[in-house]
Amino acid sequence: MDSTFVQACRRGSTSYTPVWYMRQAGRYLPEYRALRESHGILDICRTPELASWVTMLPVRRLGVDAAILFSDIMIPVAAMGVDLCIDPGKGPVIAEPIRSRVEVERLRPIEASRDLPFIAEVVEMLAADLEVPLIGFCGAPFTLASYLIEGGASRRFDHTKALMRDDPETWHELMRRLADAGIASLRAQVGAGASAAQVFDSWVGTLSPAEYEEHALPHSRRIFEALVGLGVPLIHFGTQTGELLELMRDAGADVVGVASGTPMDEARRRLGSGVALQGNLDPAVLLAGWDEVERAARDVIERAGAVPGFIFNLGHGVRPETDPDVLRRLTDFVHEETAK
Ligand code: 1CP
Repeated sequence: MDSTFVQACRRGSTSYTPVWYMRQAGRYLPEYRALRESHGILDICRTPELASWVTMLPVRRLGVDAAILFSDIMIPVAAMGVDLCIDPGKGPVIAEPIRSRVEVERLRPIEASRDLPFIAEVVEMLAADLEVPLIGFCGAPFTLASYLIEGGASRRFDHTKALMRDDPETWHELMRRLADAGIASLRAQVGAGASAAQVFDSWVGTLSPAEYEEHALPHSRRIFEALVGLGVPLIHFGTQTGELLELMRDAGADVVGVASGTPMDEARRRLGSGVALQGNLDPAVLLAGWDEVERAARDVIERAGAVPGFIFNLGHGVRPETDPDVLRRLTDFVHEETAK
């Protein structure tokens, strides 16, 4: 029988609401920080024994209903031949930002067995060892393109939007290549045993609905169309996406990840009952006292209502300052509260 998490993704009824946390395998865990003293993040991602150990760290500790593969959205991009590193404070840094047709055409198509052999290896290890389903993931083309074009993390995405508007042909070619890389990576993850796949379009909320529809949606949709035949639930997440939610649903995933800015009842009203929802406790709330965490969690649960197809999560990733014991207490609280 399917796990509680997969059943909820499929909008089946479950005996309690399943829980996992975006970035649950990250820097708020002391064991992970200790490992990072001797290993770079890309090293960990490419070493199956280490990536599998980090993936499992939060599972027992937090009591969550799903694991998410320890990897990074930039791993397939590096495999396309892009020289990049990950700066512990800032995130991805691209040695030579990509802004021209020639640079886009130099990006190599990925063949997972040749270019990402460690992915199938770590996923196979995890699928054999885990007691909960494993979520595979990739970055959506817009979010990946923004790192490549800006050269790293950005707030305003000026270069990204300039390329998108001034040279749509180059833009769409870049987006096509990044979508292909995401498809190759997710096929490898699901082929090796991942039970669900999440596409992270973390920064797409910077686009207006019209821009999203023209410049990003067709490429994200192509990822979901390519994966739908694999038979695992597909999840689509972004932040600041209040204005984009309906369009993101239309891209074709089974589950829409809702960020903290949109109340769950509003998301449900706008998206209807034909899609499962995931989210959306504000991760900053976890830095407040327990009473506040409980109040905010109960609010999310109540707004989600009794409609089948809800997965409790945060509205974005766990902050590094979060106390793991608070997350554990939160998991137990959601399980108990929704089992009533
Ligand atoms: O649970 C986990 O932490 C799983 C592993 C994971 C995931 C799901 C990592 C490891 N990265 C990601 C996805 C990822 N990477 C996203 C999408 C999710 C999200 O929006 O939070 C994004 C945007 C990135 C890019 C990235 N990599 C950033 C964000 C930078 C920015 O623009 O603000 C950062 C800080 C990284 C580095 C990174 N990747 C992962 C970790 C644990 C870290 C932290 C740094 C470190 O340990 O050195």
